[in-house]
Order: sequence, then C-alpha cells, then structure tokens
Amino acid sequence: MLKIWGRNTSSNVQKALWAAEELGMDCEQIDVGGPFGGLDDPAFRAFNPNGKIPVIDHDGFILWESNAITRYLAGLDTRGKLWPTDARQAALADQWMDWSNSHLWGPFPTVIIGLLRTPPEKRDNDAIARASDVLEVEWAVLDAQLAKTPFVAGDAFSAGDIPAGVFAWRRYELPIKRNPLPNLDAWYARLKERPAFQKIVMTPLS
Ligand SMILES: N[C@@H](CCC(=O)N[C@@H](CS)C(=O)NCC(=O)O)C(=O)O
Repeated sequence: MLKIWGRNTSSNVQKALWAAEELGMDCEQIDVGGPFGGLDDPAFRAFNPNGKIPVIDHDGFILWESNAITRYLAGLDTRGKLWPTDARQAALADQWMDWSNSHLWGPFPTVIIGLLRTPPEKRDNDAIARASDVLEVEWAVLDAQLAKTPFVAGDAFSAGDIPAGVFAWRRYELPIKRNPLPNLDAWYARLKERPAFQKIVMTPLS
C-alpha cells in the first residue's frame, strides 16, 4: 500500500499524487503540513528529518524529496508509462525534473506565499514582481524546448512533465504578468486534457 504524507494543495505533494494517479496506483493521502501542521512531530521527523512534505511510505519503504518520489513511482511501472524505456529519453525526463527544481522552485515560493498567504497590506509587491519576471525568463527556456517536442522528453508525456506541470498550473492561475509563450501554452493545454492532471493539480490554490 502506498501512503503519501502531505496536504494535497502543496505543489511538491501534487507531483507524487499525480504520478500515482497516472499509474492507477491505490494510495492513501494523509494531510500534514500547512494548516494541518505535524511536520515537527517526532514521528514525522523520523520519516523525514527535513520536516518537509511529501514523504511516502510504500510497504514500509520511506522516501522523501518530491522528484525522487516521482521517479521511484514512475520506475515501478514496467509499462514505461511515465519513465521512458529509451535511456536518452529517460535522461531528458530526468533533466527537466532537475531543471524544474533548480530553476522554478527557487522563485515560486515568493510568488505563492506573497499572493496566496500574505494579506494585501503586508505584500512585498516588488519582490513578487521580481520573482515573476525571473520565472518568465525560466519558462522561456522550456518554451524553446516545447517548440521542438510536444512534451519535455519527446513525443510522449512522461514523469519529466510532472514537476513543471504542477508549477504551470500556478503560472496560469495566479494574477501575475505572463509573457507570450505559445509552445508552453500548447503543452499546458495538453496537460489539461489529462484526467489525472484535472483531478490532482487543477484544484484551488492556497
Ligand atoms: N525539495 C523538497 C521541498 C519540499 C518542500 O519544501 N515542501 C513544502 C511544501 S511544497 C513544505 O514542506 N512546506 C511546509 C508546509 O507545507 O507546511 C521536495 O521537492 O520535496
């Protein structure tokens, strides 16, 4: 049995939930973090010494770090539904997952915490605008890739699309400045056709 620890509004938790949903895996999601708290509980810290979500417990195997979890779940599937069987395509999926964590995750919390969790009178609008501008430069890099292939690692959807996909929902939903990026728009439209994306990611932001 797969248990996923973490509130389902978290971008990083959504990666794990989305991967499990794509694969049709039964899973139990347990609310911790955000308004639910619990991340400093010794029992949770024993799972993840970083006190962060998500964490999974798969038949006693504990794993944290959202991209590692997404890769693990994708790798369990022998059909190669999420993890390309071709080594080079798999490496490209991996590349874009790492890119997402190193290029998108840095500026995103400033925008999300600023716009969703800070009262208007306390918002640092300049910092939010600066972070949004940085993100648009990053998204343009992905847009250039998507001019060549419909999904990040090639012709087929893969785990490589998942981390950027959860952030894309936030890019398009939040009231921020968006530059015209037609290939990103087309990829995002393809993601929105996926029932698993609709169920897990297309939910109200908080
Ligand atoms: N690099 C980690 C980051 C984990 C992380 O920062 N998770 C956030 C949620 S997106 C968290 O635990 N925040 C505290 C909270 O939600 O209370 C990963 O990718 O899993």
